Amino acid sequence: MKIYGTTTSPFVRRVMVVATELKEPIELVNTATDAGTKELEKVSPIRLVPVAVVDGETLFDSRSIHTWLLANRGTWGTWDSRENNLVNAIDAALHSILDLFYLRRDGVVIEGNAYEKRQLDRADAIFEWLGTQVSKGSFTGGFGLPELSLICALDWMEFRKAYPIENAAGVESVRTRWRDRPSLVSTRPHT
Ligand SMILES: N[C@@H](CCC(=O)N[C@@H](CS)C(=O)NCC(=O)O)C(=O)O
Repeated sequence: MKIYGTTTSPFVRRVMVVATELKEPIELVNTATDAGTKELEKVSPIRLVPVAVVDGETLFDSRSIHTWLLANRGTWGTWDSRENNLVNAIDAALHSILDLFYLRRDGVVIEGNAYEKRQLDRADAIFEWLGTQVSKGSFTGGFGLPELSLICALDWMEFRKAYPIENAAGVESVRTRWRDRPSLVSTRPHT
């Protein structure tokens, strides 16, 4: 599978981990380079990563790639409404913090403004809720998409220093539990 993406993106990492778990060989087209960006623009009008090209198909979005991998390469995890809720919440926190990261990176001053506060408050509320889900046992102890999505989000936020990770203390046990899993170790964010 050819994956267009970077070695830092939490969404790219998700599909790299699932592909690794399912023993699907990966060829990464690094979109952090100018050449890679041009390649991405040729395959996706959305211009977000990850994009996968496999068996003659082009797949936009980590969830489509995940769905394709499960349909074509074997079973990994399950996908019910409980998991969907957890992943939707994690995605919302991640998108809020990614937005702030991109604005800062592009030189937009957001410190202390209402938009920044709204995104940070959302992320705080989500991590607090996720903490209650850990306490209730909604993260069931297996390594599935909620656990993977959470770990990719936390590792990226820490790597980019984009969010005060101590605000997510209630979910830290999930990250600690899976820290040494080979598919996570080999895909840790790096430049
Ligand atoms: N819903 C998409 C989100 C992908 C996404 O936001 N990717 C970010 C990197 S983590 C990106 O490509 N950002 C580039 C941009 O915003 O121009 C997915 O699950 O694949």
